Amino acid sequence: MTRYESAKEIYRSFGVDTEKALLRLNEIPISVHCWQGDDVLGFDGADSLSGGIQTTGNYLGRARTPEELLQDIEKAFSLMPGKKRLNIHACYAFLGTDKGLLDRDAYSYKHFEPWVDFAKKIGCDGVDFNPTFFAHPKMKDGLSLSSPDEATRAFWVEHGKRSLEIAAEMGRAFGKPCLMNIWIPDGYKDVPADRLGPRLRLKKSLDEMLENYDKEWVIPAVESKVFGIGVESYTVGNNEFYQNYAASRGICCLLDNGHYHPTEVVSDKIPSLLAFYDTVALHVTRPIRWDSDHVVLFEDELKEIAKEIVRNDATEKVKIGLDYFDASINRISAWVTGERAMQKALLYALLLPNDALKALQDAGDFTQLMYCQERVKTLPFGDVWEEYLARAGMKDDYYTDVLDYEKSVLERRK
Ligand code: RNT
Ligand code: ZN
Repeated sequence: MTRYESAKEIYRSFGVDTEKALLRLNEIPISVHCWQGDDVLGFDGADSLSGGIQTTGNYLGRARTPEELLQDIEKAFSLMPGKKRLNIHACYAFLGTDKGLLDRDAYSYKHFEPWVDFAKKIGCDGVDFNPTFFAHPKMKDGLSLSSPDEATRAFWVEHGKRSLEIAAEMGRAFGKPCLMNIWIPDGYKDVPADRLGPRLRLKKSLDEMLENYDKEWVIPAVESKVFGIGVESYTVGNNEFYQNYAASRGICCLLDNGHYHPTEVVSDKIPSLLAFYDTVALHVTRPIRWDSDHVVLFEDELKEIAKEIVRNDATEKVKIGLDYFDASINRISAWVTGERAMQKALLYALLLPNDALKALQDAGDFTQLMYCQERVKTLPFGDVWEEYLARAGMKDDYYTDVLDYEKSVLERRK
């Protein structure tokens, strides 16, 4: 009997069908961010990151050109099991001869067509999109959509509108809607004199942006954040603002689990939103103290997030996206480690006797519930995970591949 066969028997005795879990896992798309490969710099001119986010570290081999980034994504994706989408930021436009001539308020689909072609080539399930409201000279006093300067605000509204058009084309190209996530870094380092004004301007800007977009192919989402580096006292787009905005406008909330107070958890927010929304989007990351963007690992809160997706039958409603950036280790390894951690958490959740556990809760049998929840933690999950990888033509060891690639490709980037 193989280890998988033995694990299958053990899970069966708990009423869990491992075959079903493996099939379901294969069907859950994960949107993988393009920005882990080049420390979130993009192709449209930024030479440093700003807007309250930072990458730290100087590991060798950062992708410096579009060609290098594509090459790295292809490598990383070849080591990631499961169904993947590619998540692209507007600052990754292929501008060609338009470089220096066109600004973000004039980007169009043609600047992103190479991404769509590439995503198709590497077998993606679709692409997602993000306007880039940061790391750009048109940010005024750190503000974009909430700026009191009318020209600045108008520039960013236009960028948002262009982005919605691009996203619609992307959705159409795959025949699957494109999630377009709006995150802005706008905020203040110190105590503001006006907290409402910026929020009213943001509301107005979003309304202008969203006046007329393609509802068939774009799912607009808004991502809140409690603070950023340099904007510690106040962020315009906080949780309450965006949840009310999304609810009143019929769009979607995106929860980044690095964007809340340290004892607040996104796993508990997901079911609250599922009670009201058809779609909930996620940026899965790992917050550490002030940083919201460490590489995702197979940890408790990630497992809780996955449980909420799986046991609420929300694998289609919840759009899972990854959002982390680490420049202190091999970037391909960072990418793969995070994606595999997400997959592991989903598999872990799929392998729980969820209905039986719910029944214990409803029966008020909290003693047995605690006993069972502890017991299932030591089931042979690893053997099922290895089977999943084997069926995807992969091994648990991706380090050897990463190291070969580092030696043959990354080390030459000097
Ligand atoms: C920043 C937000 C945002 C970005 C990306 C690059 O704190 O999480 O989602 O990380 O858009
Ligand atoms: Zn995010």
